Amino acid sequence: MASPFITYSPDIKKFQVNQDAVKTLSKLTGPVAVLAVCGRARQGKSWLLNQILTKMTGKGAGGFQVASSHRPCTKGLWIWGQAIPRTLPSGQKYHLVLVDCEGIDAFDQTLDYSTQVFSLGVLLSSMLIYNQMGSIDESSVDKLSCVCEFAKRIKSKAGAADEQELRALSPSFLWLLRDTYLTLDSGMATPKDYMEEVLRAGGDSGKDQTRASIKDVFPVRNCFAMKRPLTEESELAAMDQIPLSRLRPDFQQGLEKLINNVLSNATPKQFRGSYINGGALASFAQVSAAAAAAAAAAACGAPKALPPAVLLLTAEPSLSLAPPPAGLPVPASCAAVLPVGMPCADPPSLA
Ligand SMILES: Nc1nc2c(ncn2[C@@H]2O[C@H](COP(=O)(O)OP(=O)(O)OP(=O)(O)O)[C@@H](O)[C@H]2O)c(=O)[nH]1
Ligand SMILES: [Mg+2]
Repeated sequence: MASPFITYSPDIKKFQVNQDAVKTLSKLTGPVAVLAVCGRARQGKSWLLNQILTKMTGKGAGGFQVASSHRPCTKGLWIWGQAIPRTLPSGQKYHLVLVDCEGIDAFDQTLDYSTQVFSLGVLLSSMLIYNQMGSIDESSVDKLSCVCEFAKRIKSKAGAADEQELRALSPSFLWLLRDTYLTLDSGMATPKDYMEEVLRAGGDSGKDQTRASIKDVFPVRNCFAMKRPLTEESELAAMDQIPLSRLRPDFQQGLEKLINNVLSNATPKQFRGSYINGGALASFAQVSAAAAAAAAAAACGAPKALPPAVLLLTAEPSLSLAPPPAGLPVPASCAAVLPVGMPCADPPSLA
């Protein structure tokens, strides 16, 4: 069952990790991979996660809430209660945790709020899907860059982490374009070539910086384009009621390819060469949620000091060594990371 993972408490104006989610995660004593889907509101994020869930569990009903209204549907970050057991090609067992993020830039949100939601998705995932309708535009590049600046600012405040370490913490990144018909220029074989072209420096210093921050934070990246699933406008709104077999064949093929790619690249989250377990992920979520407001504000230009909690990114050897912010106890069961030396997967290659 889907349940709240991180929710916003308007009384204290902060995101908080749901205690039931902490309990659920703390039971995962082995490596965990986290697949998060972020992006603008009302663009089929939850629907996509449900397809991934169905493919992996064989169960069609339920899943994350999908709605056709103009009102934003998913609020905060949600988690799928039963983590999915998986095995790496090396034989290493792990659990895959699915995280559905609230859509950003909704009419009822502030910029700060959107940035915090997105940033939590970036920080907590080992694979991040940035979902959007249509082709890449400057505003989606700007949004992503703003969130990336957040991650880089954490690094510079934390001081000790070097470039290599920051990269190791970054999720694999997939820019997913929905309802799009890309006509690729000659010399471009795949949507990834198109994304790299958009991210290429072009001589405008502002734009080049924006793009450099994205490339820095997401060294492993890919792009996927999916066609419109149905021709009939009226049916699009009720897609969650329509069997997959009724969607356009080229959409079905694209979806199959996308899910296979996602599943082979959503590998366990690592920190300093060790896999992170569920307890560590819960701790990390708690301190990240507490730090998000200040860090997001800093990322978007306000020169605000980060709380010490973000130093957890350089804590050695386990994430639980970081001081939890007042009032946010770290679960005692958190053995934070698995023993150093436990074999880690090679960084995924999305090429
Ligand atoms: N055009 C189009 N509509 C889609 C697609 N996938 C899902 N939808 C429809 O988009 C609407 C919103 O789907 P959701 O999955 O709830 O979207 P969301 O991005 O999770 O929305 P929020 O949680 O509010 O941010 C539903 O009516 C779906 O049927 C798609 O690929 N193309
Ligand atoms: Mg949703």
